[in-house]
Amino acid sequence: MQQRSTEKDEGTYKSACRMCHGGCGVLVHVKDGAVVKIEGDPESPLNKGKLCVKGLSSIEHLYNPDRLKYPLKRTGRRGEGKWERISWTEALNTIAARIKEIKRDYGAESIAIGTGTGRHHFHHVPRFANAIGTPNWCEPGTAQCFLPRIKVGLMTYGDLPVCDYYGDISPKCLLVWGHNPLISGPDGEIQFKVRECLRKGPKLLVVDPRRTELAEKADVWLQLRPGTDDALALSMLHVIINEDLCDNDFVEKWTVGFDKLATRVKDCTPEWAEEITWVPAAKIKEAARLFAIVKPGCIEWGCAIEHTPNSIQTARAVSMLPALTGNIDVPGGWIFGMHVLGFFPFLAENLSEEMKQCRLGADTYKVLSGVDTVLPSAHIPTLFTAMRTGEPYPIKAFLIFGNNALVTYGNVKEVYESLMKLDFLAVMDIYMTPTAELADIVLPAATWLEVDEIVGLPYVAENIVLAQQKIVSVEEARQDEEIFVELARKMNLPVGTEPAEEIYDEQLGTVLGTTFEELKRKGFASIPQRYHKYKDFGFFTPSQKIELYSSTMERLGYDPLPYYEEPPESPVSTPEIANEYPLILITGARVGSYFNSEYRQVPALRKKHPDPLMEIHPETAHELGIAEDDWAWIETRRGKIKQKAKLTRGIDPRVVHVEHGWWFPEEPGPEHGVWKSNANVLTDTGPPYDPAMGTYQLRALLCKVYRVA
Ligand SMILES: Nc1nc2c(c(=O)[nH]1)N[C@H]1C(S)=C(S)[C@@H](COP(=O)(O)OP(=O)(O)OC[C@H]3O[C@@H](n4cnc5c(=O)[nH]c(N)nc54)[C@H](O)[C@@H]3O)O[C@H]1N2
Ligand SMILES: Nc1nc2c(c(=O)[nH]1)N[C@H]1C(S)=C(S)[C@@H](COP(=O)(O)OP(=O)(O)OC[C@H]3O[C@@H](n4cnc5c(=O)[nH]c(N)nc54)[C@H](O)[C@@H]3O)O[C@H]1N2
Ligand code: SF4
Ligand SMILES: [Mo]
Repeated sequence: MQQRSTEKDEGTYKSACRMCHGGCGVLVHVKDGAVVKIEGDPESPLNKGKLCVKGLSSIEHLYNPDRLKYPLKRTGRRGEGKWERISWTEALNTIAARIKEIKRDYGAESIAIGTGTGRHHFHHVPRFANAIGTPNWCEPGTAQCFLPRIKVGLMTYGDLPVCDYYGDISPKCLLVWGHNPLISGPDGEIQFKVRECLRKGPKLLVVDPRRTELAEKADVWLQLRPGTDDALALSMLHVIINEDLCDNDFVEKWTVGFDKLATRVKDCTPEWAEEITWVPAAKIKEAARLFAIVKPGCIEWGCAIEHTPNSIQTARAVSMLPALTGNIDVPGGWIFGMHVLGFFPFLAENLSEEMKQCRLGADTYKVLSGVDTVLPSAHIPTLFTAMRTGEPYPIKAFLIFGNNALVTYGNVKEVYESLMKLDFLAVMDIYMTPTAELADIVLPAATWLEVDEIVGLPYVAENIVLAQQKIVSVEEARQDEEIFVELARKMNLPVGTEPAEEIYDEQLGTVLGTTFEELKRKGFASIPQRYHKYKDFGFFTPSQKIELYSSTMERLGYDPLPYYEEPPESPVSTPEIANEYPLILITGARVGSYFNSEYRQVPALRKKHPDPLMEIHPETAHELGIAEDDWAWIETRRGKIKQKAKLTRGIDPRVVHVEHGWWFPEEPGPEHGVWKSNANVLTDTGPPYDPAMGTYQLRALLCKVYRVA
C-alpha cells in the first residue's frame, strides 16, 4: 500500500486501538512517514501497556495489500464484480445526486443508512440519517446486541449499570452471564480490567453453555441449555426472595414493584428451572446465595441473552439481581458511570413527528423503533422486507458504512435478495467484502490509525475518554465522519455540515473542560468515580426509583414484569422439528483473532485461526463418525454450511457451536466463499420477535450435523 500523505513524519504518538470496539491506549511509532511499531501505552488505565493479538496485528491491517485503495463504480450488472476506478468527487457527486432523486421520487424514508457495531463513527450514522431526513437507519446489533441491555438499564435504573473496576474496592463477587469478556470485551469491559479484577480473587459465577476460560475458573459454573436464561434468572430471583436474602432496607427505600415481582417468581423454583435449563437446582441455589451474600458484587452480561425473541424480559430479569441485593452504585458493585462526554448532537429534531412515526417498526417494536425511545432505529427484518416487496413502503437506496450485511444479519440469503432489489447501493468499507461486491459505488474507508475520534469507555458509562488520532493516511482511504459532512454539504442540507472536530470539542468541554487537541497530547482523561449518586437525585426513571415493575413497559403496552418464554425452535416447543434436527445450535461466541466478519485477510491473525470451527462433544462426534479436524456439515431448516470439527468436553453432548463471521477473502469474487461457512445461512429473521425490541433468533436453534463426504 502507498502512503498518500504523511500526517506525522517521525515520532511516537498516543492513540486508542480500535481493532475491536475497545480503546486500549497505544503508543504508535512513526518513522519516515510510516507506522513501524505499535505498543500498549503503560499510562493507559484501561490496559496498562498490554494489547491483545488483534491490536498487535494492526500494522498488517493498515498496510494490507487487499485494502480498497480508491473509490470504485460498478460497470457490469449488479453483483457481477466488474469495477472501474473513479475519483472521490465523482463518487460523492453520484451518491448525493442519487439520494436527492430518490428522496424527490419516493420520500426521504425510502433511503436507508446502515452501519456495523460500535465503530468510531457509530453516532454519526443516525446523525447523518437525521440530517438527510430519513428515520430508517440500522445496525445488525441494534435489536440483538447491547441496545437491549442499554434500554433495560434505562427503563429499570434510568442508566446503564457497569461493573466497578474504577475505585479502591474491587468487586468481591462477579456474575458473568452469557458473556466472555476475556475475549470479547468490550461490549462490557476491556479484558485487561476484568483480568485485573480476577487476580484479586472474587467469587466467580458463570452462566454459559460452553466451558470458557472463565467457566473453568468459576466457583460455580451454570451450564444451561442455550436460550433459557430467562428461566434461570427468574429462579435465582425466587431463591433470593424466598430465602429472605434481599437487602430489605434498600429494596424498600429505592425500588418499586417488589411485591408484584415476588408474586411473579413465586412458582419459579430452582426445581422448575432445572427441568427447563438443565442446571441442577442445587447449583442454582448455590449461585443465588453466593451472589446475595458475597458483597460487593456485580454482573458482566453479554449479547448471548440478547439473541433470542425474549431479549428484553431476559435482560430485565438478570438486571434485578443486583437491585434486590443492594449492590447498586456502591464501591465494587454495579455502578453508573461518570458520563464525562457531553451530549452528542444526533439531530433528531430534524425529523418531523410524521417521519418518526413512519420509521419501520415504530408502531410495533416501540422500545427499538418507537417515537420516544432512546436512539430509535429501524426494525431490520421489516426493512429488508420493504426492500424486497415495497411494503409497507419502498426502500430504494441503502448506504452502508461499515457492515458486511451478507455475513452478519440473520438469514443472509434473504439479505442478498433484498440488496439485489435496490435501485442504489453504496458501501464504504476497508476491504472489498461480498456485500461491497453488490454495490453501485464502493468507497475506501480508513483504518483506526487514519482517523480522528474520541472514544468514551465503558460505553454509555463513559468513565474514561480517549483520543484516537489520525497518524497516517494510506492511498485514498478516508474516514466516514468526513464523508457524512461532505455529502451533507453537497446536498445543501441545512444541518450536519459542520466538521466533526467541532462536535468533539463540544463534547469534551462539557465535563472535562478540554479540547480534542489537548486530549490527543494527553491520550486520555477521566474524573474520579462517585457513588450513591441516587441519594442526591433519585434514579432517572419515572418513579425516581429502580423499577422492578416497569412503568415504561406498562405505558407502551408490554408486560411490566419479566417472564419465561421457551425459544421458538427447540426440543420443547417444536419436537417434530427436533426429530430431524436433534442438536441445539449456538452461533457466534467470539474468538480472539477476529472481530465479527473482519481480519480473515490479516496474515498473523489468519495463521492463528485458519478455519471456521464447530465445537462438538466427543461422544456426539463419535456417534456421527466425525473426528477432530474433519469438515462437517451443519444444517438447519434454512440451509447448510461446513466448518471444521473441534472436539471438546466443554460443551453439552446435545449442543453444538459454530463460529460466525466467516467468508474467504482469498477466494474469487464476487462471492469470496460467503455461502460456505457463514453461520447466518443457518439463521432466520422471521417471527416471533421480541414484542418490544423486535429481536430475532440468532442462537438456540435446531440443527443436524454430519461428516462432509
Ligand atoms: N475478539 C472479539 N471481540 C468482540 C467481537 C468479536 O467478534 N471478536 N465482537 C464484539 C461484539 S459485536 C459483541 S456483541 C461482543 C459479544 O461478546 P459477548 O457478549 O461476550 O458474547 P459472545 O462471545 O458471543 O458469547 C458469550 C458467551 O455466551 C455463551 N452463550 C451462547 N449461547 C448462550 C445462551 O443461550 N445463554 C448464555 N448464558 N450464554 C450463551 C457463549 O458460549 C459465549 O461463551 O463482543 C465484541 N467483542
Ligand atoms: N449468527 C450470528 N450472527 C451475528 C452474531 C452472532 O453472534 N451470531 N452477532 C451479531 C452482533 S452482536 C453484531 S454487533 C453484528 C456485527 O456485525 P457488523 O458490525 O456489521 O460486523 P461486520 O459484518 O464484520 O461488518 C463490519 C464491516 O465494517 C468494516 N469496517 C471496519 N471499520 C470500518 C470503518 O471505520 N469504516 C467503514 N466504513 N467500515 C469499516 C469491516 O471491514 C467489515 O466489513 O453481527 C451480528 N451477527
Ligand atoms: S482489546 Fe480491542 S482495543 Fe484492546 S488491543 Fe485488543 S483489539 Fe485493541
Ligand atoms: Mo454485537
